[in-house]
Amino acid sequence: ESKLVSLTIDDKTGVSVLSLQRPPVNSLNLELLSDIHNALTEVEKNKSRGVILTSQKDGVFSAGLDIMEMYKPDQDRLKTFWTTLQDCWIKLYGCLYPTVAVINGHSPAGGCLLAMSCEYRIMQTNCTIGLNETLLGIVAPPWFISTMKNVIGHRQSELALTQGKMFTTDEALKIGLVDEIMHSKDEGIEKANSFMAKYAKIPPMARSLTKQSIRGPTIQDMVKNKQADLVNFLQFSNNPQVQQSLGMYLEMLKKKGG
Ligand code: CO8
Repeated sequence: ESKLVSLTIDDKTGVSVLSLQRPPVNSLNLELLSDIHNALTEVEKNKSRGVILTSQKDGVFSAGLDIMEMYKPDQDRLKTFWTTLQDCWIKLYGCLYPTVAVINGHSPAGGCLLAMSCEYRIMQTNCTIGLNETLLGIVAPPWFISTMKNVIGHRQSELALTQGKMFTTDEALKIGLVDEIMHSKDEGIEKANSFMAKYAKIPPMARSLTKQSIRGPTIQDMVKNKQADLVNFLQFSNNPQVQQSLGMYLEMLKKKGG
């Protein structure tokens, strides 16, 4: 039983809730990513009708990748870390069951990637979401970019990515980065269940084959380039200038927290 996520199935709705619980900010380290992957595999077996992805604690959905994994890294662990992230995305993006993100807090970078990989997004008012990589002096990998394009389109993705833009909840709703707004997690879960209920009348096989068909090319593209993507990540994160940027960013985060 994992301590970094909890997976509970609601017997009434048949929908599973997957909660991230890695305090303080659910930053995605190797262990959390691996627990998410395992939980998604578990859902395939427990026959739930779908998954709601959320954070145990309101305020932060996920702070994205754990920068400590990339800063002055151990090379073997860095490799496993990236491969686990790749596998986690492949699993979440391609899973046959419906997925909804109940974004009950801020959701930068890798947090935004997780949310965008779901089929539907409901977000807490007065929070922020986006791929802010360029702000950190790093570059979102091509499959992060494809995932975003598939949600908000080429033009909005170009603007958002080059600026490292963090959208407020209202802005995110306006451009379709999220689908609905919530005022509390309970309301979000309710809305997520309403979304799931839409599939009660849709034959699951037709649904899942359609999802596969629409998402397949994006996934195949990533899988084809998986090794090159890893090499690229290793090279990039070991670049002294990138290390310096990450170090400065961490420093800034710590100062801010105080
Ligand atoms: N990784 C590691 N530590 C983090 C991270 C993170 N992503 N985010 C926050 N922390 C730490 C902080 O340093 C702080 O540590 P301490 O307690 O020691 O001071 C602690 O977590 C709590 O953070 P805050 O005080 O900032 O908490 P708040 O509730 O005030 O704010 C936020 C929460 C809004 C999530 C804020 O922490 C934040 O903006 N974090 C940074 C998010 C971010 O920019 N993430 C980018 C990660 S990079 C990524 O996901 C994609 C990389 C793509 C690959 C690139 C190839 C090289």
